Amino acid sequence: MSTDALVHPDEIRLMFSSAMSDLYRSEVPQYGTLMELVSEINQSKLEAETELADSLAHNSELERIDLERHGAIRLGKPEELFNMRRLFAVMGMHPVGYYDLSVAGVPVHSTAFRPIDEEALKRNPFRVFTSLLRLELIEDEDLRSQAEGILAQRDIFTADAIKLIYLAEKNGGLTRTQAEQFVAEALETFRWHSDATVTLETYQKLHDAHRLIADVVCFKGPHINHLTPRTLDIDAVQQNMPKRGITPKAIVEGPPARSCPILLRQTSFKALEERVNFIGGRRDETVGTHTARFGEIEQRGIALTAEGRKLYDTLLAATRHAVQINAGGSNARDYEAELAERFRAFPDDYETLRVEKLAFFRYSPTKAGLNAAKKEDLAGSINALVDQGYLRADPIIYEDFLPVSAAGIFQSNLGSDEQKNYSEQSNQKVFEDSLGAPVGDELDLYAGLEQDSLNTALEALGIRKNVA
Ligand code: OOG
Ligand code: NI
Repeated sequence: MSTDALVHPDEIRLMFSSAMSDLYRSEVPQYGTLMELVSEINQSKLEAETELADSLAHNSELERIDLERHGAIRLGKPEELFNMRRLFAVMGMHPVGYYDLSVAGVPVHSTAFRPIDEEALKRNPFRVFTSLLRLELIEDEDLRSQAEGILAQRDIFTADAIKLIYLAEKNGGLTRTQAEQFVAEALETFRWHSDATVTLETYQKLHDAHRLIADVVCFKGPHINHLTPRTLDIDAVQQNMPKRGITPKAIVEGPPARSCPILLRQTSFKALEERVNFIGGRRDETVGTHTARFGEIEQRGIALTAEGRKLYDTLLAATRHAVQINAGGSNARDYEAELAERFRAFPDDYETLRVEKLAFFRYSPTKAGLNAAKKEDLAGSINALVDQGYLRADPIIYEDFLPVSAAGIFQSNLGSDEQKNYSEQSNQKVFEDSLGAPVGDELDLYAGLEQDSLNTALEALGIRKNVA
C-alpha cells in the first residue's frame, strides 16, 4: 500500500468527533438544545467583546470554538484502557494527565485523551475524559469478585475495530475507506445499549454499592456519558438554561468569574433517565431505568504554571473548607461568595499573570517589532520587548481537566450536589501499567508551547541569544 493514500489522524479525529456529536444528538435531545444556546451566546459575546474576538482570532481559536467539545467514558478493566489508548492514537489523541477521583469518593482514576501538538489542537481539540473503575476500592469482597466476573465476559470493541487498529499501527495510518470504516466501528463502542448484561437484582446490588459501579459493570460498553461544548460565557449559559427547560447543577465548578478566565469552569445537568432491559427473571422484573447520560458546558481560560496552579489549588481548598455545599445545593450562593472573596488573591490581569509567571503565554512579534528589527539590533529582556510593543503575548488556553471539578461533576450526576473531601489514594503507576504507556505531563506541554513561540518570535525579531 502506498503511504500517500493514508488519511491524517487529525482528519480521522474530525470525522469521529462529528459522528459522535450526531450520535449524541440523536440519543440525548437536550444536547441539541444546549448546542444552540451555546452557539447563540458565543456569537453575542464575540460581537460585544472585540478584544476577546481579536485574541481568539490571533490564536486561531475562532474556527475551533464551534467544533470544540469533550466527552467522557468510564471503563471497567485494564485491557479496555489499553485498547482505548490504541484506538484514540489512530485519531491523534494521546493520554495527558492523571486524575485521582478517589479524593471525592468516586472509585476511579482517569486521564484525558487529546491532541497534543499545536497544529492538531487548532484543527480540532476533541478530548475524551477516560476513567478506569478501581474495583480494589470496593470493600465488599463478594461484590468485587462478582463485578470482576461480569466484566471478564465483555468485549467492548468490535472485531473490525480491533483489526483496523492493528492495520493503522502496522501501516502507520489508515486509507480513507479504512478510516470511514474505523469511525463507524469505533462509534459502536460509545453507543448507548438499552440491554443490560445482568439481572435487575444484580444491577440493584451493584447500584447500592455505588451507582458508578452499576453504570460501568452492567452494560455492554462504555456509553459516552456527556459531550460538552465550549462556551465563551458560562454564566450567561447557566442563567439561560432554565428558559430552555434545562436545570443545571447548583454551582459552577472551578474558579469564579473573572476578567481573565483561568483554567476551566464547568457546569452540568441531568439529562436522561433511560429504560433498560435486564436479563432473565419474570417479565415484569426485566424492565428498569438507569441515569447514565448528562449534559455539561465549559468555559476555558488560560493555562497556569505550577506556581499559578498551586495558588489555585490553595484558594479552592480554602473555599471548600470554609463552605461545603449540602446535598440540595441550597447554600450554593454562600459558596460562590466565599469563592469570589478568596480568589481576590489571584491577580486578574494578563500582564501581572505573565510577569509573575503564574500563567502560560504564546509570544509573537508585532508589526512594530518587525519594523524596528529592520532598522536596529533589538535587545533587552522579554518584559522590555513586550513593554516596547515589539512582542505580543496571548493566553495559552488550558486544554485539560481539573480533578476537583471532575469529581463534582461525577457527584452531581450520581445524584447529589453534596461536596465530599476524601484523602488521596492515587496510584498513577498502576494506571499507567493498565494503559500500557505513561501519561503526558500537561505542564511540560504548555511550557514547551510557550518556549517554542518565544524562540520563533525572537528569531523573527533578529534576536538569537537567550534573553531572560
Ligand atoms: C467524567 C466527569 C468528569 C469533566 O469534564 O471534568 C468530566 C464522568 O462523569 O465520567 O467530564
Ligand atoms: Ni466533562
